[in-house]
Formats: sequence, structure tokens, C-alpha cells
Amino acid sequence: MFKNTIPSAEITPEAVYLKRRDFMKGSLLGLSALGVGAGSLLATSPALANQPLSPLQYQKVKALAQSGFYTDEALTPYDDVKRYNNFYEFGMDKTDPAKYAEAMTVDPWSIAIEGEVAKPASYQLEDILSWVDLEERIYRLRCVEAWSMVIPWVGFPLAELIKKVQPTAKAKYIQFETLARRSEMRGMRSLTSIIDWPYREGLRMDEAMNPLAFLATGLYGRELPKQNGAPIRLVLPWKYGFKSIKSIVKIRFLEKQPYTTWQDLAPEEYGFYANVNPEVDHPRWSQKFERRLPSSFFAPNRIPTEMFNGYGEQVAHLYKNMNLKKYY
Ligand SMILES: Nc1nc2c(c(=O)[nH]1)N[C@H]1C(S)=C(S)[C@@H](COP(=O)(O)O)O[C@H]1N2
Ligand SMILES: [Mo]
Repeated sequence: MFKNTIPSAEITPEAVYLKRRDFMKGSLLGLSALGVGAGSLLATSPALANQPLSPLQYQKVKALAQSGFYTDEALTPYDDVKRYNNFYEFGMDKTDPAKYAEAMTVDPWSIAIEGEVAKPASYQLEDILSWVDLEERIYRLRCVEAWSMVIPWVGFPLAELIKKVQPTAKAKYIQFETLARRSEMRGMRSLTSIIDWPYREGLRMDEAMNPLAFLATGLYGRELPKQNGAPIRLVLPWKYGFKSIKSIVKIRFLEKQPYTTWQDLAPEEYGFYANVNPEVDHPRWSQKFERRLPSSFFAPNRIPTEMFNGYGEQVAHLYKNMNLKKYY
């Protein structure tokens, strides 16, 4: 249904490009290295075209804005998106993922689908990508640490994958797991790491089916950098960033609310829902404001945080009768 709001013909060039496995195999390519494909990509991607949009493209942008799939806020520069990361498998510092994630092998890649589902199996990433059309989404990302970015992702709705594998009537929740490969993940070998690997996250099924819930395979019209969760990661723009789990290798359908990494580590600080909420402070800091990157000491770029990170129109109904101070 929402698929019709995306003029897929316009994004076909980049979709085809990013689906090609040999493209995904290569190391991170600079824009100039994209060659012929980049010309059409530049012409159709509002994220990459630093020029006024044509009337036709403006229609597209307006349609997307209403759905929450697009924002015209200033994009966080590509360099910041790939140099300032949280990916604890590679270390605790913001710069560790960019330094060390290159060691992760992302080809071949498969995702195991398990639990309350008609078609449990291990699927090659290529198979999954052959079921879907890729599209661009420009989303705000708000970390629980009170910084935020605006990122142009490439990917497809999580709902499309879920429909394809057919969860049973018993499936009320969904759990995701990140790759846990000690030999390639420096942070996992660290003696100071307190995480019970693999990193896990979860959603209620109706949250997972919401059109905003997105599986990203790229950003800025290019393949996903490893430090951002290559080759496939979740993006949930109305929730704190830690819910947007990276480098997914397992998806499990469950009757009961699943174990999630941060709730297990500090349940009084990080809840299962983790919806962005300026009214519920973290026990150690306020959530009323955020630093929008790029930000510096002299230009902090401090802005107020919005309920559901500004996506209330799309998701507030999911939490209608819930006390969000209790279910944070
Ligand atoms: N597997 C895994 N996924 C993860 C994390 C992590 O440490 N490991 N960090 C989360 C947090 S706290 C945030 S804010 C986002 C950051 O995504 P980005 O680095 O692409 O901006 O990834 C989330 N996904
Ligand atoms: Mo985060």
C-alpha cells in the first residue's frame, strides 16, 4: 500500500546498483568511482543533488514528507555519519568503529529466520534483496546520549521481509541479532566489555510492521559502510538509536517479549520500547534537548527533542493506551 507512494521508477538506477553483489563486495567506493550509475543516481536522489529540485522531484519530496519518509532538514555530512559511531562490537569510542570495522567479513552474508514463522530458514542476503525494491528514506536518528543526525538511507521496509516469511498467529514480537565473530570484532575481545554478546534488539509485531521501520543496506546512495552496520541494519527513527541494530544475522519471531541487550544491562535506564521522549529523562541526563551533528563547542547546534523524534503522526497510535513513563 505505502509502496505506491514511492515512485519506484525514479529510484530504480540506485536500487539496481546497490543490489549488485559485486558492488557490495567492493571496499567503500567514493562517489567519483561509482561511474555511469552515479549520473542517474545524482539526478534522482534529493540527498545527493545540491541543486534545486525540478517540479517533478518536488512532487516526490512532498509525497514523502507527508509519510515521514523524508525531511528537508540539513543532512549530516557523509564524513560525520561514517566517523562518529556506536558499534560496541568494535570498541567503546565513537571513532573505534571507523577504525576497526573493516576487519568484518560481510560476504557471504545470510540471515537465519526462526521461531513462530511459516518459512523458517537461513536466507542468503541476495535472496532477500531479490524480493524487494530499494528506496531512499531521509530520517532523523536520535541517540539516547542526546546527539542526533539526519541520514539519507537506502533500503526497504521491514514489513516486506516479514510478510514474505509469514509469521504465525502466535508471533507477537520479533527479535534481531547482530553478528558475533570475536576474531573480527575487536570490541568483543576487550576485557572491559560488559555486553552479553550477540547484541540483540526487539520490537512488538505492530511496531515492526509500521511503514517507518526500515532495513537499510546503504546510505548517501552508496553501500552501507561497515561501521554503520553493513551489509544490513535496522533503522527505527522514532526510537533511540540503540534499537537500530546493525549487521543483522538472525531474526526470530516470538510469543513473548524478547531479551534485549540494553534493557538487560541497565533496565532502569534503557527500556524495551525506548521511544524518543523529551518528557522522560534518562536517570543521568535530560532528554529535552539534543546536539544535532555536526556540532562543536563553539557551535553546539542544540535543538529541542520532539516526542517520538517528530514521527508522532506515524507512530503515536501504537502506544495509545500505554503509560509512556512506565513503558519507556
Ligand atoms: N550491533 C550493534 N548495533 C548497534 C549498536 C551497537 O553497539 N551494536 N549501537 C546502537 C546505537 S547506541 C546507535 S546510536 C546506532 C548508531 O548508528 P550509526 O553509527 O550508524 O549512526 O547504532 C545502534 N546499533
Ligand atoms: Mo545510541
